[in-house]
Amino acid sequence: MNNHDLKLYFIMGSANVHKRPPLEVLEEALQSGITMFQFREKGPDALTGQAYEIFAQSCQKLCKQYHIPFIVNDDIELALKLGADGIHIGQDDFPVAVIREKIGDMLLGVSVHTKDEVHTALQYAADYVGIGPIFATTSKSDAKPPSGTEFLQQVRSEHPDLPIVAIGGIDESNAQLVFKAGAHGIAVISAICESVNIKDTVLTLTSIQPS
Ligand code: TZP
Ligand code: MG
Repeated sequence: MNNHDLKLYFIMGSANVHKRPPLEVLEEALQSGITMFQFREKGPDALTGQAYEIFAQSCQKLCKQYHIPFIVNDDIELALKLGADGIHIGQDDFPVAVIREKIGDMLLGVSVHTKDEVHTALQYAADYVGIGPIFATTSKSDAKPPSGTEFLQQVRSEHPDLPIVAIGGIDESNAQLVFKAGAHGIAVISAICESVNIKDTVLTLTSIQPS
């Protein structure tokens, strides 16, 4: 992974897409230039069992076709079974140490909200950290209150080389602020899933420069 892979990190599960088949949305996002993808199948209507695995495999296949890293949210067993490029975990999941032990060299992303969490993530060689929600979001039911860019700026100044992706309520109107605060990239659900023109959205989001 390099820092550019974080530039526009698209996250999606079937519950995030309402008007079109999710795989169609993913393929359009890939064609338009997303740089990383996270499979995040959550919520009361989430697929389970075989349908869940088949959907994950289909997403992975598309990502391979476009040479984009395929990251699995939370589910280590699935990530290992499919040979995903990486796994992303939050603080409510297994301790980072246990995950690193299980996944070996696979990419590891960790959501962090405090300096201690950043240190633990670094201790177990997280490949990147996710910081957010920066702005209000409706895509995560148990999201913490929006943090703004202050914590992101602090982490950037204390860890100049740490790959950071910012998340939560990021869209074309505020992405610039987030890059300015020191993020290498932005992770988005609704900005792409609810876009009326995915191509335009992706082009706009990928062309934003820090200043
Ligand atoms: N973690 C923190 S905020 C969030 C996740 C998964 C949801 C981001 O979705 P959106 O629609 O881009 O605000
Ligand atoms: Mg999680």
